[in-house]
Amino acid sequence: MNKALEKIDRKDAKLAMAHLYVAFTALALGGLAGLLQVLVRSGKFELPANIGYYQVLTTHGVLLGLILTTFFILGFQTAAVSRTSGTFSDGQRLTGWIGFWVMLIGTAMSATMILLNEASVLYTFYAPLKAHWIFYLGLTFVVVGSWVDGAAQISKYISWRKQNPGQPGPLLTFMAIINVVLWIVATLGVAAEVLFQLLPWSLGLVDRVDILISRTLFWYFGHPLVYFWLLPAYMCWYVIIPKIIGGKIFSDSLARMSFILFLLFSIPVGLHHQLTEPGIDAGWKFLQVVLTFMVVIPSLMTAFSLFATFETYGRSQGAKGVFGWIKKLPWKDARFAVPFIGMVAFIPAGAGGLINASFQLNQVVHNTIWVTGHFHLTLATSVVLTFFGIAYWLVPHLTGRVLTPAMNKLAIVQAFTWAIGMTIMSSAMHLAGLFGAPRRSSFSTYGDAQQAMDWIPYQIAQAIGGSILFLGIILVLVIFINLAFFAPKGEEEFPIGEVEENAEKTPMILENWKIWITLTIALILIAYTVPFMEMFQNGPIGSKGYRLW
Ligand code: HAS
Ligand code: CU
Repeated sequence: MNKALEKIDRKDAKLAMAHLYVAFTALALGGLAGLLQVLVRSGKFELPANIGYYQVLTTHGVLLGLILTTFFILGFQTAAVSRTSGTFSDGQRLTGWIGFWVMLIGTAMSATMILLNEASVLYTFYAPLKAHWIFYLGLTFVVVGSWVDGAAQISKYISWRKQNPGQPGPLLTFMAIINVVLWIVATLGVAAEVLFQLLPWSLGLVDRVDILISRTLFWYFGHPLVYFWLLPAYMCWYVIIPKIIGGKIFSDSLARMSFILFLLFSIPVGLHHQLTEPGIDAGWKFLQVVLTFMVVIPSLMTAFSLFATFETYGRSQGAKGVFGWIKKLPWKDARFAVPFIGMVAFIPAGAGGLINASFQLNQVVHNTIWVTGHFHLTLATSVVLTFFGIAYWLVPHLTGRVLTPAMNKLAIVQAFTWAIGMTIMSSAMHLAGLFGAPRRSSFSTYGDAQQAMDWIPYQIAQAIGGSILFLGIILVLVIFINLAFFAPKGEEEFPIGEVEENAEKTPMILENWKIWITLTIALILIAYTVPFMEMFQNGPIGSKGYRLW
């Protein structure tokens, strides 16, 4: 590894850090909203001052699902590209800053509308719920800003390739670029929904909106969105964790291939969120269910490759027996232990995903709080704990400070607090969901129906778990503020793993974007052309807007 690259340029570090400040502010506010929600749903607490449950729920979903994630990911990827491909040019960095500011202005616009109670439409903003047009325009700014931000990363990758002809790009840069491309292709769907449907409709230029088309465009985006969140966690698992434990990356080519499979298969599967929706032919739903099971394969490849890295390392340290290697892992190092808890959570989380994706089983769980349990394991545990694990070395690396042993300990306590809170909350959600408890719904006894009474103990468990999680958020904020402003000055490593020495050369076909982007577009056309044509041909006249809050 080139020594000059081991430390990120100070100006690039500033750009990356700016993203992280926004991300952790979103975490603080969105986390508080989450606490209020579980308390309301326990039936024991009412919101003061006319604040609505759905207003709080929108704040929570938008800030944590859309803002925290997008800012953290683009900030981390800026740092990752700068660290592995070299310092950004002034033009590239300026592009990054423009993207950042456009996103931030958009965030402020949407957040203001939510706070004014003009946009209590949840993070999926399903029509016919109709928000103020500034809310939709703000989201458009966030998306356009993220494209500009991503373009800076792509431009850096292109200049690296020009300077190093015939060589595959650095692994971590390659992964970041796959994620940017995935994001751009995916966000075209939500951009079309907002520009052609929701904005004209909320501005009063048109009276009605076609619900089915809007939701299909949303899920064309909404599913790959979850892999946009997941892939940065996989970057850490594949590239950073091996270095932290002192081992090697199992295979560079396998890691690249799994990222390419995510690009190919994460988009043509959005209909698995619409399996119960009328107006879409079951045959097309089935095709997308099959493709959903294809996108499981790269996750199984990831699990395989992680076990291989851990076991190979453990055995090199003299571990014996089938599971002896577990003892050799650096459990006291937060940079490893925190993401590891995320990996373990991903086993039940992924299994739940397979249940959701099974056409018949989806009938049982759809629109129940089971689904909320699912994404609090995937996003709010596997992904977010990994992001925290990244922040614990990335923030001091960027601010020229160090993670002290005391903060390292606190970070491990934080992760255990999170794991305990989430186990309680998410298990309660999964179980209540199986008993039919609805999601996206405030507390109600449904006229004292017996079934609703049966849900109450689980809702109280959710409130207990959620309160423990809030404690976890306070801890992570304490650590973040320490690492950003108060920790002792020094040099914290940005760990980058290396591949086994006698490993095979990475085939250049993996870097052939023409092939992969063409295949991506082909799969999208196969999965979506006919369903969209049918929606246009047989579509109803559309719905007027509703404001139910
Ligand atoms: Fe999902 C709904 C299907 C993954 C997030 N999902 C959602 C929603 C969100 C979300 C936010 O098919 C709700 C959206 C809404 O508001 O309506 N999901 C899947 C499937 C997967 C999956 C098949 N989801 C994710 C990830 C998310 C996420 C990742 C966020 C980051 N999901 C669905 C479906 C729905 C859905 C339906 C719609 C439900 C409905 O009806 O509304 C798969 O990608 C999962 C594959 C993963 C695995 C696990 C591999 C394990 C690994 C860990 C290895 C561990 C090691 C350590 C090595 C097969 C990689 C272990 C060491 C030891 C010592 C034990
Ligand atoms: Cu999905």
